[in-house]
Amino acid sequence: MARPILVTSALPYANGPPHFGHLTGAYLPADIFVRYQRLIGSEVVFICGTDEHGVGVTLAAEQEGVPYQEVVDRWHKVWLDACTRLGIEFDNFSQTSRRDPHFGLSQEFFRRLFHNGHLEKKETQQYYSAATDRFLADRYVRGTCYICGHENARGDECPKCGSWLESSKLLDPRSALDPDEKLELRDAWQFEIDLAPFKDDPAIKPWLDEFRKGLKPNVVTFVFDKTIEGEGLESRPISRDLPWGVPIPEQDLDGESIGDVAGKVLYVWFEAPIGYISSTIEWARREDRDWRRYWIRKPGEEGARLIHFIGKDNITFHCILWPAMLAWQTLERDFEGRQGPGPGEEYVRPENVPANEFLNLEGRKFSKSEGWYIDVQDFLERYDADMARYYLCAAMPETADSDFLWREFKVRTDELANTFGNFASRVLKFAAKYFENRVPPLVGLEDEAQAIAAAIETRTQALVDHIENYRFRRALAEFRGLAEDGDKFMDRTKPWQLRKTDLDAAGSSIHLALQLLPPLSVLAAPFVPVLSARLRAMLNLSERTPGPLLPAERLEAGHALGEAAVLVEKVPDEQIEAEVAALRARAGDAPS
Ligand code: B3M
Ligand code: ZN
Repeated sequence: MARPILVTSALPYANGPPHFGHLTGAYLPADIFVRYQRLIGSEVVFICGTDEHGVGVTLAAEQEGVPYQEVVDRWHKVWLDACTRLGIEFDNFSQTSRRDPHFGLSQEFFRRLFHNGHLEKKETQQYYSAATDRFLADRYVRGTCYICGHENARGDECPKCGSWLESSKLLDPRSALDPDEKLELRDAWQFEIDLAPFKDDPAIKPWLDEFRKGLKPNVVTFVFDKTIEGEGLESRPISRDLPWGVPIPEQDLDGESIGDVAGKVLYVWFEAPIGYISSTIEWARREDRDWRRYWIRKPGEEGARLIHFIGKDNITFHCILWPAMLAWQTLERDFEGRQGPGPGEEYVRPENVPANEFLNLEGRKFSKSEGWYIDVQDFLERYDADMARYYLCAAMPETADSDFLWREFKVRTDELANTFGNFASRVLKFAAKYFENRVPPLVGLEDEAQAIAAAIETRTQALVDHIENYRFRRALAEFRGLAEDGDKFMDRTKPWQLRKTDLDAAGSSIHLALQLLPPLSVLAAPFVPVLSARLRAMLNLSERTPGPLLPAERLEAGHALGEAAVLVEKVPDEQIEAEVAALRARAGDAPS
């Protein structure tokens, strides 16, 4: 029995709109993977939602002068709309500001860790702003990264080297509210989780050793070389003094007070990954399903496959802090109001965290503030979602940063039109014109028939292997390759010439060429789902029943085809030039 699969995309901060850099990092690859799993009949659930606490949100709301909830509700909707329009189909897209079940579950995570001795109160020093009479947490402090020297590091993470930072250690610290304000370091205290035991803990090490084997090289380097074996693991604060977030629970598992925790909330990076579980619970309640089937197992059982798609600046939290939080939830006894694993149960751990690097725009980082971005909704007013999906997959920063280049968008969408689009329409038009829009009989051509069957099998098996190993660019090339195989077949058998002397032979060629179209519609489905459905309609094929991709569907002789039409419209050159000019104009750049 195949194991259930839970797939997540990083919960985006609800403090601004998505851009293609976000979507290509953690959302499109996850959707391609999930669509593939649905195709083959896997039991897969796709979970996401907005990350609505933390300083990224409070800063945005305060600078706008509106309530926190208003900001997060607005951007939650924008994100969901954009993902939906790009064909990214979550099973649930929640909000971490929704109290039930998220607050109680997050506090339960804290209470279990506290009970198991993984948390302790630690005196620390924190930057204090006299002007606003508050401690400045995380992104309220900017400064120079003490790991890599990047001069515009955020208080809790460095956008350049991806390190998880402590704001009190930043070099040249300044307030994000008023860079001229002189900050003072004051004594404070926070709850901390000690991660030092992580790598040798017997409850973690077997999983960590296995986990490492499946990780992409860029993730292994970051988690092991740079962090675990490099900088090392230490105790980290997981509470903050902020007015917005999940309050630190006042009582431990036994209902005993844990002291004065007024004004303290869970650090957003401690709380947000719990949102994956909360969103699953929300989905399960709505669909009358069992969320525990995807998150809880008995020791020794494999349990569900848990796969987190993220961008590279989230690696530490997903590969170290979050697995530690999950592993250290186990309890020897039950307690009142428990939601998570009971005695003799545990949370599953991530099977893989396929982190992508960054997608830049025309050689520069996406930047809303500098006007250097592509508004996703605006883009989708002019271009089909499938054209964006095709190009973004082809340009996906799977192992190194890559670029969205408008001229490359033109090249790639032309490629889609010239291979997939052109092959399908030339075969279907020929069948419509000379064979009464039906599949002609196959007479002879045994060798060619074997070549066609081999092409379908080889391309399909290669695509499956690439997708299962998160190599989406190479998987896309196999989809495109099958269409190219079809074009080569047509150019080799030349049915337009055969027709003049031997109509049966021409019909046999078209019969075989048509056999490529059902598998082509299937291989297209994870990448360009709308075009896949359009092709199936042209083939007069009903929706495919989920199941193994091989053996491929066949079109029997005599099968009536649907109405052929152009599948992919090309983008005019002048339109691309206009896009580049508009981008530069908005950013105040001189036109190149
Ligand atoms: N919101 C960071 C980001 O948007 C953070 C991800 C949380 S996943 C639990 O990149
Ligand atoms: Zn850095």
